[in-house]
Amino acid sequence: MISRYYKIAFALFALVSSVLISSHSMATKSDAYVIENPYAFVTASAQKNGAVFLKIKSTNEQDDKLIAASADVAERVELHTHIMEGDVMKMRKVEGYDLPAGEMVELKPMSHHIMLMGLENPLEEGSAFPLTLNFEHHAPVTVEVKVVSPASAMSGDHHHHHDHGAH
Ligand SMILES: [Cu+2]
Repeated sequence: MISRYYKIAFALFALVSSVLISSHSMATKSDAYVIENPYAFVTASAQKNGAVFLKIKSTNEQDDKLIAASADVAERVELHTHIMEGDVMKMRKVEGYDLPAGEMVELKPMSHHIMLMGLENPLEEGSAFPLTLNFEHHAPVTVEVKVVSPASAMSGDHHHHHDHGAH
């Protein structure tokens, strides 16, 4: 009897702590994906475009593709990437990002990003807005995008995933 209560209490504790951990790390889970740390940089009032960055971890067995995104804060949302043309870094619209089964794809500054075209209002630090991600094979996922200043995004990034090669 006692051990049964103990097991139930432990299960509840495990459940509550897993909920707390996932909300703390700002991850949104669907049956196919974990979306981590969606953020956008603040924009000045004259700035009509903004960019969203996030990490998409595939937790399913199927290769998929992020094919579109939508948000009410902008007239239009496009998927972009940066490419080098000679010495010049340019933004390009792309049809989507491949999401290989079980892998993580990171959208980050100077690389893949979700472009908000024609912002209705400037993005203000500390605010948040919903963004919906559409996939080729899996159900759409809506995440809450946090608006941050570039400085705080840099200082908040303590994980340096640079490839230093062999030491
Ligand atoms: Cu762009």
